[in-house]
Amino acid sequence: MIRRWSAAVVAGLLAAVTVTACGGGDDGAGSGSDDGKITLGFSQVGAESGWRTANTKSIQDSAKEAGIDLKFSDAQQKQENQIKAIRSFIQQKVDIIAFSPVVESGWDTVLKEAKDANIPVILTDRAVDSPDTSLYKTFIGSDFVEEGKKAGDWLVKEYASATDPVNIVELQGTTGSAPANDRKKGFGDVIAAEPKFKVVASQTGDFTRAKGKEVMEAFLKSNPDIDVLYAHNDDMGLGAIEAIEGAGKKPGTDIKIITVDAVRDGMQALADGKINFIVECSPLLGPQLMELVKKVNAGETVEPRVITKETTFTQEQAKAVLPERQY
Ligand code: GYE
Repeated sequence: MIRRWSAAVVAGLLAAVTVTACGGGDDGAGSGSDDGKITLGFSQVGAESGWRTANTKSIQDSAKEAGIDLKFSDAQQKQENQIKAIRSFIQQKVDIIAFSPVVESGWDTVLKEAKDANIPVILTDRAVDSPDTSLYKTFIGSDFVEEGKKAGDWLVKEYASATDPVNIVELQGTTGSAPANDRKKGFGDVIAAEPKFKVVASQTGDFTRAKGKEVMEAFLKSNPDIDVLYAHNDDMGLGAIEAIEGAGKKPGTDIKIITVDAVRDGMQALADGKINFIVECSPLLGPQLMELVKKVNAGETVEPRVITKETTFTQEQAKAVLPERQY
């Protein structure tokens, strides 16, 4: 009799322990820190551009302001480093993981590992192409196809009365990244409607100034007749400006330039007449990201897609806003 009673108690106790353990794991709250603060592991792409620098600062500043404990890791534009960082965040049992995926493909395995460890993931800035959208809670960032379309729309208007062919060279962002894929697509779709627009060369400049310069030098050598440069970011456009000047041509006049981002150096070149049009892409994702982190940590449901609000700038508009530009 006594034996049977104690077996029941033991079973009951075991059940209680199990429930507690599950409760701790299922509520999404890891044990990264016990000071009551949310711990956020963030894997950044790198420091390849002015945009990225402003983005990193926005994330670090707003984590501090929100009282969120940030573990920040720089992947130096390498996917393998991001995968390592995410695995290390899982091991450290952070509460939430956020990251800006350098390329779109190849994330399913590591995202599955985070899901199995009950650590919610938030994508910032760039998308992944995983068909399983349950691998992340939300994706906050720009609509890059739309940005490419805005660049194309400007070009179509600018050359509305032109009848001769318009020779375009394109500096693409990092190969396989969402902004490179989508900015190319949006732009390409708009200009395809008019056969006078011809993309005579298109190559990656990896979103950096140095590569932008190098690739533009090669473009100038093999294409004597370039009318327009479309660069997927300001930094590559700024590098290309050096190449164009080095070849004895006038950027903004001999070769019209369209870029994306609208960081300070880009806006300055636009105001100076060296760039003709910039499509804005905001790097200030920090405050919205921290809001999402808090909500996800509290188990609240969030919108699966949060799109950043952005505009475009002409040379005159750049002159007007430059003094108040934050980045
Ligand atoms: O446009 C570029 C940066 O992913 C939107 O990455 C971001 C892009 C940005 O290197 O400058």
